[in-house]
Amino acid sequence: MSNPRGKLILIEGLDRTGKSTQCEILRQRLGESTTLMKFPDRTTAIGQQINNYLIDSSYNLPDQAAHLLFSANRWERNDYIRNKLLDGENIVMDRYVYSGVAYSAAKEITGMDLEWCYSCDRGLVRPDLTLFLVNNESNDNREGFGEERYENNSFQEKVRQQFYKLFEKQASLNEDNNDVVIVNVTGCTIEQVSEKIWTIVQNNKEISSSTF
Ligand code: FDM
Ligand code: MG
Repeated sequence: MSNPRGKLILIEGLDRTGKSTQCEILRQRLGESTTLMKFPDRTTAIGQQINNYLIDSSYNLPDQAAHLLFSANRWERNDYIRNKLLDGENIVMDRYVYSGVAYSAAKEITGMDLEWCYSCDRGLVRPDLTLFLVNNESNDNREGFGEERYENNSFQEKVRQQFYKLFEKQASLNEDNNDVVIVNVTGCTIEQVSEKIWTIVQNNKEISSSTF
């Protein structure tokens, strides 16, 4: 008999909510057959272009083109992701489609609404479980915040609204195999957050694979 399919667990959230730390802790807890992935994946050719766009505010790209690069960056890793899961490996992922849609839609460009932003990601492997980390503390004193494009409080607030719109839209479509769990991490230590996440992951019902 072949291996059971692995699980794709996604951690999403605004900047500086502790996603990367929590992804690493979860990967360790899930054990050896678990791979950690992050989007944007800055190691590929497309990812390098995205990196330049993020670190250099004078690097001009039409917003639509920037959006398509982020999506293409996911598509170039899609077969790798599918094959890992089919081989029975778990994947813990740091940002994915939801960030792609929410950050672009938050720019409020005419014609670039949620639907437009979502459309080019349709067909990507879909997570079995999504954890959305919410921290209601201010970003002002966080080290390094403000160095990259999008790292300012007024834009982050717009992104937050787009994330919630997107989750509501998903819920209204009643697509029951794509749970999004909101995890409030305000005032929590790293250990407290990792415990919350671990409890949710362990309680998650058996889920089947599908695509966006
Ligand atoms: N981001 C991330 C997007 O705008 N679109 C996407 O599809 C993804 C995956 O890139 F501001 C934004 C979110 C963030 C920036 O992400 C870099 P990290 O996680 O901070 O590296
Ligand atoms: Mg960042």
